[in-house]
Amino acid sequence: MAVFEGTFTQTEPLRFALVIGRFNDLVTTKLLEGCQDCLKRHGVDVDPHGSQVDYVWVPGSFEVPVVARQLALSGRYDAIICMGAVIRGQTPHFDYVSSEVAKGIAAASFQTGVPVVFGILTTDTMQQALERAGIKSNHGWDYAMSALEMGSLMRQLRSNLAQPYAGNSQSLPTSLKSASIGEFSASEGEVG
Ligand code: INI
Repeated sequence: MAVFEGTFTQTEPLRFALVIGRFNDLVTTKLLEGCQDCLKRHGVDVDPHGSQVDYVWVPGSFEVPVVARQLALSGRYDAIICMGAVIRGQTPHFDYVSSEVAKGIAAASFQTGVPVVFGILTTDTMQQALERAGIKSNHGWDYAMSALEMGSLMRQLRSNLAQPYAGNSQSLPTSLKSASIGEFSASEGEVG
């Protein structure tokens, strides 16, 4: 048997998409900087014209999940990193927006099998958001670490678990017998 763990060193083959909300961009641009800094220090080429990271800007956090799902369905990325800032003081819809975004991001990840990192700050005040986006620490760094770890872990799982254990495959439902963990395909006609 085996122990599987993500790594932070062999980052050359990894591909990421970053989805960033413009709403509260004072905060989200700082999260983005922290995220890029971490990826860069782990050997990832963060140049938007390079081959490892694509960037997608959306109006606000509410639009993040649908875009994250579309990117995940493309099959082009090892992980998607979502970044936004929902601040309670600014909207009575705080609870609706933040819970829908959390559910949407979780669904995008679960439905596609691609790690989608939840990098949406939910705070009571702008001050608290800024503290988490660089004044005290920068959570953008942590989001990048999660993406590196999960991206490399899923690669390992795909290459090691592609063949189901023969003894168990007899008991798998027919619909699952032909599918392997490494065979995610864009089944809805998305770009490949
Ligand atoms: N979007 C955010 O990312 N953070 C917020 O705090 C916020 N507030 O306060 O309303 C916010 N609203 C915009 C929302 O995400 C959508 O872009 C908008 O409702 C259009 O669908």
